[in-house]
Amino acid sequence: MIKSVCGYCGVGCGIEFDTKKLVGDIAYPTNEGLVCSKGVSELHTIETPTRLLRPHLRRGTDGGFDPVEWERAVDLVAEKLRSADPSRIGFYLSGQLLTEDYYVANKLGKGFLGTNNVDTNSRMCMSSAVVAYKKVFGVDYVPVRMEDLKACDLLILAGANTAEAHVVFHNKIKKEKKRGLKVVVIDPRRTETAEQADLHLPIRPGSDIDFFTLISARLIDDGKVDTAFVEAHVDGYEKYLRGIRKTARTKLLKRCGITAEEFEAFMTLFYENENIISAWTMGLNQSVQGVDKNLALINLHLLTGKINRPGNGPFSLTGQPNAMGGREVGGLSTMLAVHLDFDPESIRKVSKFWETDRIAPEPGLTAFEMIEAAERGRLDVLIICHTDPVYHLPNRSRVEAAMQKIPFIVEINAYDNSETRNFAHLRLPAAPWGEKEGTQTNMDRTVTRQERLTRRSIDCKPDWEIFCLIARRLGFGDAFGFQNAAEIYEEYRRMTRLSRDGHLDMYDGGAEILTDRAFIWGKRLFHDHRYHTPDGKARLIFVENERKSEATSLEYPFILLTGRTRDQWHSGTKTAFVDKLLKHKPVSFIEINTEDAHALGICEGEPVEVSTRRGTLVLPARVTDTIREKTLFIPVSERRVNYLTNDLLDPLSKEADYNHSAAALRKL
Ligand SMILES: Nc1nc2c(c(=O)[nH]1)N[C@H]1C(S)=C(S)[C@@H](COP(=O)(O)OP(=O)(O)OC[C@H]3O[C@@H](n4cnc5c(=O)[nH]c(N)nc54)[C@H](O)[C@@H]3O)O[C@H]1N2
Ligand SMILES: Nc1nc2c(c(=O)[nH]1)N[C@H]1C(S)=C(S)[C@@H](COP(=O)(O)OP(=O)(O)OC[C@H]3O[C@@H](n4cnc5c(=O)[nH]c(N)nc54)[C@H](O)[C@@H]3O)O[C@H]1N2
Ligand code: SF4
Ligand SMILES: [Mo]
Repeated sequence: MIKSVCGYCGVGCGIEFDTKKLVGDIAYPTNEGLVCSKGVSELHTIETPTRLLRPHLRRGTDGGFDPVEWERAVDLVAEKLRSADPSRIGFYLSGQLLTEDYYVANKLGKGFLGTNNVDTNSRMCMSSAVVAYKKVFGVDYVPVRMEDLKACDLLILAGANTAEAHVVFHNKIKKEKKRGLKVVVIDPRRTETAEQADLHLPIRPGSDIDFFTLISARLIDDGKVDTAFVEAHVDGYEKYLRGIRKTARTKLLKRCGITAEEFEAFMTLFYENENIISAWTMGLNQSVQGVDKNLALINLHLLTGKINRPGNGPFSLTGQPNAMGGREVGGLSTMLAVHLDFDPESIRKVSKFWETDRIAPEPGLTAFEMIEAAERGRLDVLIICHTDPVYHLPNRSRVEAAMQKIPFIVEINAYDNSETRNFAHLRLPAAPWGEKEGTQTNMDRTVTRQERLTRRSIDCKPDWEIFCLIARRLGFGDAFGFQNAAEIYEEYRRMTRLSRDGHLDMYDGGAEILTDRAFIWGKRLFHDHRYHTPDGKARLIFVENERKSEATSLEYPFILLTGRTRDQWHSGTKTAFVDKLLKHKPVSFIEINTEDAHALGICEGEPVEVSTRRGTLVLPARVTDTIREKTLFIPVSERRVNYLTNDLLDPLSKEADYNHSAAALRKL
């Protein structure tokens, strides 16, 4: 019996494999035997007709590809990297890579090629939460664990559809509900999660800051602030009060689009329940004010002292299986490595550890900044690994035009049918989940080993090995001589000692991970409410809704939201051909409110045309009263969705405002 961990979402369920099928691992701490339909069917994703099985080089004339030997492929990448200026090289990585893959790619890019343009799709996923945590606590640290649900009385889910996106976590919520846990869902759609909640607040998209600030104002008005906690552990209260005093309560409520009764129902739950966790995902992060949305919610915990106590705290739910590991390693272009920034002292420490003198002093380009650089002809080589930017970045027509200007794009993928495929010059075949091993950190800081379950396809290589081959060909063999994933993990583990005050304490957790047990990092952090700021206090920061999202108009009167369905995984390279997974919901549709559909004469199942200022799609209508009026929803399993979305970014996190595009709808 081989024990491993699921490679889909951030819950990171432990699984067991007995040569025929996958089952949940009862002894594993995060899922206690539970798994979802994606998890149990992951075995089917290894043997599909759509695997990329050999390196392929573009022919140049007709856009087709020819198979090419690994030797030649690696030579070519090395040659292109050698001749490019470091500032014109980019790496685009993924929260689905294993920690070892991430570590090696980051070390090669930042440490040896001298480019900090090493970013990841997590930029478009949880970078708003990273920035907010760092602002408030001085460190990127999620101070809640899944087991905290057991001590929690009220769970606030804001912009998170756990029933579809974090299924096993959702099952745990359901279990705790039987014990008495109350759940509030804040979401413009009445999702499956909202259906099962005690209270659903269908706020207007983008009004979260107004809603959370309204709660803060009410806490202050009612004298419910935990002043002893604030005095001892929070900085910025006076300034925050000044901000709140200026705020008109009725205006906030009006902007949220909910009734005073609905708000009162929320406040009753808030006051009646002692232990409170708030959890959020893309409904907050993917916003032009994603960081501020995070701050507004975290503020509630600081004002009430409901933090760092069992069953309390602000819980950012990471989406991808190893998005957390990527943060830890330093896979964002705004971080160097092991949570260190680009200050001279950190650069010195990391240079010494890696034995290099090539680290550039400034943060690198973020995902969309690389697109902007490409537009201006300032990106010569882009290495894309385990992600599909042409599919997932916003404003796709713009992204496609920019990609066409990049002279050399390498796509490392385990599957043959990404949307980026047609923009790549060289495609390299990676060994997918099941054919490789390594570690990943789930959304509550549990580090676990993923195991190989089957033999590796002959020409496919684990991602880390591909980066090592390139590094060795460039002459960096001494630093990239790793023979297996365990050797890389050992080096990374040693490196975590460099993290500030050694807070990233993987160096303590070797034995656990190398056997079949999980290791939870950071258990000692924030002890006695000492945060990682210079004075040890958390920062309370007043924020306001600046309403910078794309405005609706007579021509584009709807707001378009996008998101997940339970059984599809993003672009669907792994899920869209597994029959069992296609039954739950179709891959492509558009949700329209019943009243709106009626006004336009649109019937269920009919094709409708949806347009934004950037593009047009025709999709089958799904007429429903589970979505607010004047709001639309398209699942991300519809691969063309980003022809519609806009590329407004949060100024701090550079995460996109995916959920707020002004749209028009037409019956065909
Ligand atoms: N089945 C499945 N599971 C997945 C994934 C997958 O592809 N498939 N992907 C994983 C990844 S990478 C991620 S990041 C997570 C995402 O996990 P979630 O964020 O939970 O998933 P989404 O469907 O994007 O849900 C976002 C919710 O926010 C709501 N929303 C939109 N705008 C607003 C707003 O302004 N305010 C509020 N309060 N809510 C709003 C939407 O209606 C939607 O229900 O899922 C992970 N899990
Ligand atoms: N409109 C809209 N756009 C969004 C979002 C949204 O909510 N709305 N969400 C954003 C978010 S949160 C995310 S996380 C992104 C997700 O966007 P992507 O990361 O682009 O989505 P995936 O389809 O998961 O892409 C993973 C790729 O890795 C490949 N792959 C699978 N296994 C392996 C392997 O072992 N090695 C390698 N090298 N490749 C492998 C797959 O075939 C696939 O092409 O989308 C973002 N874009
Ligand atoms: S909940 Fe997530 S980690 Fe668990 S089995 Fe389902 S997809 Fe895998
Ligand atoms: Mo994500």
